[in-house]
Amino acid sequence: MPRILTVAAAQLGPIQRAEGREVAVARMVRLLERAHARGAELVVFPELALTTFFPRHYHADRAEADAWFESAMPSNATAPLFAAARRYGITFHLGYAERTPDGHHYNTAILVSPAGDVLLKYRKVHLPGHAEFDPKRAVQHLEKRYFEVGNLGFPVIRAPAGGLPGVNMGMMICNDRRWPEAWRVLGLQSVELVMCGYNTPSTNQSAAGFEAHHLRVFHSHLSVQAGAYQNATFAVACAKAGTEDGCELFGHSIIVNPQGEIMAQATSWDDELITADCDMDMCTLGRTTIFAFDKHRRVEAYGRITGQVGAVAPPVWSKTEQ
Ligand code: CDT
Repeated sequence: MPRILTVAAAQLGPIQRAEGREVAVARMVRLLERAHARGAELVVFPELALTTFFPRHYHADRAEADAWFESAMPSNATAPLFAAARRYGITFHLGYAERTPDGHHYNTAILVSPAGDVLLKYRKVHLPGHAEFDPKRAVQHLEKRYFEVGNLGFPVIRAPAGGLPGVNMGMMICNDRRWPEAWRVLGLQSVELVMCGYNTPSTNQSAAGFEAHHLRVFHSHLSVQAGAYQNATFAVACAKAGTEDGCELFGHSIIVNPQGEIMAQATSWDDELITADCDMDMCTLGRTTIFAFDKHRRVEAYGRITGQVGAVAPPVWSKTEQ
């Protein structure tokens, strides 16, 4: 019997700075309706799905930025989302800015069962950008100012999803997808489905050098496809897309199988649902053959992966030292 889970990426078009959470949540409820009509059992929403991608906006007074954060989940504003998931029997993944009761700030994602139980929580580990206003940048990227580094590692949970009694599910958020270490930590917990929301500008805003336009989508897909293949897992990468506060986000949400193939891809820069029927047993081939970690990994050669952060210079070859 195949273990089929019908998954969806619910890509969101732009959310402007002045728009409240209610506007985004109403759009997300419509996407859940559509997901139900198409038979989707698990729906992935993007990173920071309830508001504009606010790290592009500088608040000199850090406390002002608290307006972008959720201190309760669900809240009055997000309750309709939880109600719709219950109505349609859908498990959903939601990215949002989390303010904890003791005042910590994280870029967070949760996986919620149709009954409203939080099955898994993840807090973003790789925070790109900078902490102070950068006058050289056309658009700021202040994740390092507004968020703390996630303190939950990269957890995986086996939980019911759709008609399946157990699926091994893990999460990463946006920039994490570019780091093979994040994928491997999930792979080492036998993950079968990785969910990743993202907000990625269509151009490199750092002014540090030239990066051709078309490579932005290529690098995103390359990272997700490689991560899925090398860890024998399905992956759903779901974007916020379109022109938000004058800044273009490239969209191109995808669902990828354990062979690294794209099964479905968004083509608009708007609210768009893509779906795929994923047979979780497809993960078995990779993890019992070429990526059978227990047989082939050589941890004794990987010390640098956790032993150092930055790259060091290699020794310089010299003929006399041979
Ligand atoms: N949201 C997020 O992590 N975006 C980054 C853009 C990096 S530019 C500073 C990404 O890796 O897609």
